[in-house]
Amino acid sequence: MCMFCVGAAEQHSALIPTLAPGASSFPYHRATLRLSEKFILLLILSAFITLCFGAFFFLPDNSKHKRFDLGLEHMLIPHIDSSKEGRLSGGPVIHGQGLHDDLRSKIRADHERVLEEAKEKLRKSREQLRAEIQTEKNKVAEQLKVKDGAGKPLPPVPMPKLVGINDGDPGDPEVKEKRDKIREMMKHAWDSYRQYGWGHNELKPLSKKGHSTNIFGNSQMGATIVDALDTLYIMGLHSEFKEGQEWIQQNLNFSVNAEVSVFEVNIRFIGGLLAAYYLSGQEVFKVKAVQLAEKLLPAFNTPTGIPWAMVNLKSGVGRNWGWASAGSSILAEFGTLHMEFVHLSYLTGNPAYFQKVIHIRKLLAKMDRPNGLYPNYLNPRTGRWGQHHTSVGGLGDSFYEYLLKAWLMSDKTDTEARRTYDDAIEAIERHLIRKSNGGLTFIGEWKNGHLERKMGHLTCFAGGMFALGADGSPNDKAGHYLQLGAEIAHTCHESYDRTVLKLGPEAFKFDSGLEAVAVRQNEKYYILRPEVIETYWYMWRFTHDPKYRQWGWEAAQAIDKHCRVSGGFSGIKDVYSSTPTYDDVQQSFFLAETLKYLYLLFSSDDLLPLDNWVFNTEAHPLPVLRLGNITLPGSSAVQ
Ligand code: DMJ
Repeated sequence: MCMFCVGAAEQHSALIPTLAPGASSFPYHRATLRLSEKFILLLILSAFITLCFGAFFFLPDNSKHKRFDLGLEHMLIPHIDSSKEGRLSGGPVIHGQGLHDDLRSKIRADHERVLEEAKEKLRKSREQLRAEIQTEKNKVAEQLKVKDGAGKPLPPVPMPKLVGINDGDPGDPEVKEKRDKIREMMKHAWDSYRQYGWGHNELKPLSKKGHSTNIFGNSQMGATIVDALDTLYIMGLHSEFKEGQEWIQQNLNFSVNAEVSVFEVNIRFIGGLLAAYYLSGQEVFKVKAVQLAEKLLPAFNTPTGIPWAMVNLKSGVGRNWGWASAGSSILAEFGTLHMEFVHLSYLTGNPAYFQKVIHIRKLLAKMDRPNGLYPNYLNPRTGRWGQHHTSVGGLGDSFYEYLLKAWLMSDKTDTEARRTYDDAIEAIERHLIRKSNGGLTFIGEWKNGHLERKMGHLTCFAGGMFALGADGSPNDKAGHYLQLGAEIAHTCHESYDRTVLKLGPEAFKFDSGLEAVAVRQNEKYYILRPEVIETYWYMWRFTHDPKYRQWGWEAAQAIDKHCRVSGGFSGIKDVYSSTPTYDDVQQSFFLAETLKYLYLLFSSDDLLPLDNWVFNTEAHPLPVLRLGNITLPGSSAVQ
């Protein structure tokens, strides 16, 4: 009964802050209690307690009815051992009147304590009560999480051999100075985000506040923190890394009502968390990556298994972008999940992830391809291609990249992926790659039966991809692909060099006497993208031709000169204008990719060697899985 009294008093006070101000008719719910009201209230409370006290003695003895017959005695009254009548645990056996006296004094003490607690509660302000209740709620939520198994450790798996995860000192003091400058730029980008945008997805460096776009829904998931972690780690910015880790531990929560891009969340968040896990060995990153991946899985619930472009993290409802041809999913989006999902199956022992991505590959393999090319649009309901538009830039790019990287990441055992990559690249070379009148090699876009002689900044990543895929290419064409990579790197460098600010435009033409320059106003922007620098870095690793370091340094200086503002780094609206106007966005990929590739360009090759690491499309390094005789969970089930 006394337990009931305590419960009742607590329940009343617990109600107070949850009611809207003025919504309650119960007078002591108001913060402005008058003294006389308090007094009356105390009187009522003590009368009630006295009544309970009396009832204990005058109501019939129910002890024989065995009140706690659910085996809960220990939990409810742990200090009484019911198996031995009258024995207080650890104390002497007490009989008859002795037991009654003891209980009576205990009950009296309990009542006094309750009265004190009630008085204490009435003395507290509404805010204090609200804070206390919130703390209680948090505790319960944490306990529930543990009960759900969310906090359960994942099964241990052998850690792949991790080679070259620190230092990379280039030796040469001049190169080191450049590398230090890139590190300083990273510090400025991070510190600014830390100061003005912390916890938001991105930063507005001129407005000095947080920023987000529709790819992250209306969430505040700290995209910049997750995306930047591994760059901080390899640059040796350890206290910044720790700050990021703490934020993730305490705040990164995926049960939010936000409709996010499956692709972006995969490459930036899952890729970023997995890389941070492998580099640092901190379990929290792995656990968060797996929790998030679970939230993406409902996106695959379509008639074909081709995922929706977007999914609501809370409801699991998916849909496609309104602008995509005929309700289609996008090739570069559903085709850029393989690396992360294979690692998820490896780390969890759960075949579901692997099965989802291998199903996509099998489905694509069965489809007809116009001219051997993959269109960018595929309808997830019908399994039919949408508009016949093929691109190695936006909408198509990382699909090809992930075929090659699936092979590399499997220690070159996934030969199906390699073959698919080789076939795709052969068709691309035949139909999309041309030389301009001025001798620049470019990759155009195929649109409904004709070639558009335009190349995007995004397409410039392909130089690095060709170089990376050179070794292992069919018919001993390694030299050819390395050369193709070098030509693309040269063209993309020209696109930078032919601007006023020495920064590349979003898209550039090879038409009507124009060579590697943007024509339309809305293609003249530079938003801190990495692709050109990414290609310089791969070319540097494979050739050690000093021009790549030179070109990288030119780009770094131009970024520092034109994009740096006091609140971080901003994109530029027109790279052909000498008076730059800013777009006021510090993209998370600037920290994840652009600065990382620059740093690696001025490091020695033993930092993240390419024989041991494969970079996802957001530049997050994942180790090669040398599985030997081990089969990935689910791989034998899907043939
Ligand atoms: C990055 O998020 C990734 O590189 C992606 O594959 C495409 N583009 C952006 C950066 O430009």
